[in-house]
Amino acid sequence: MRPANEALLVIDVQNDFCPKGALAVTDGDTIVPLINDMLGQYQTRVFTQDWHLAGHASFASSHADRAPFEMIEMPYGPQVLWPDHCIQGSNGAAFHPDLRTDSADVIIRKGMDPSLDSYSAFFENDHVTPTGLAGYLSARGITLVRLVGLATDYCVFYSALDAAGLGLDVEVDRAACRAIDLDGSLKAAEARMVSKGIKLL
Ligand code: VGL
Ligand code: ZN
Repeated sequence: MRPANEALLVIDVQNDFCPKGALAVTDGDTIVPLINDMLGQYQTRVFTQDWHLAGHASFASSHADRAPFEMIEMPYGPQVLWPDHCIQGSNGAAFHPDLRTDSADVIIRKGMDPSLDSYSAFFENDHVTPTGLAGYLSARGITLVRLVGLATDYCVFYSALDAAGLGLDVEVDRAACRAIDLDGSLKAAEARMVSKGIKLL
C-alpha cells in the first residue's frame, strides 16, 4: 500500500478515447488492466471525465469550414479543433466498461463551459478557473500524485504541469498512458514535463 500522502489520478479513461471512440487514442484501452492493478495500492483515487455539451467550442463541427485537428486562436490561446467527443451522458463519455471506477474517492468532470476547453484536472484552459481538485487534494494532505490515463500529451500533460505548478510531487507512469501525438506533441510534452521536474516512469 502506498503512503497516505500519495494519490492516483486516472485521467479520462473514457470510451471516446479508446479504439472505435470518437477521438480514439491508439491502444487507449490497453492501459485499463494496469490501472485496475494500481488502484488497490492507493488510499486516494481520483478519476476525471471529459464532459462536454454538444456544440462545444473545441469541436471542429462548431466552426464553419474547419476540420478536426486544425488549430484556431481562442481568447485564451491556440486551440486544437477536435472531433465531437465526450458528450455529457453519452456512451462515448462513459468510462471504459472494465475500469474499476467503484474505487473512486472523487470524480472530477471538466470541459462543461461551452466556450472554453479544459485539458487539466486542475484548471480550465484559461489556466485560472479551478475544478476544485487542488483544494480536495490539499485538504486530504496529498503531496504526491501519480498520473495515468489518456492522453499523455494533452490531458495527462496539462494535469501534470498544473500539479507541479501547485507544488505537488508528480509522477507520470508512461506504461499506463497513451498519446494522441499530433505533430510531435508527445515528445514536446515529455521534454516540458522533465524540465518542470515531473518524474516520467
Ligand atoms: C483530451 C483532447 C480533447 C484528453 C480531451 O483527454 O487528452 N484531448 N479533449
Ligand atoms: Zn475534450
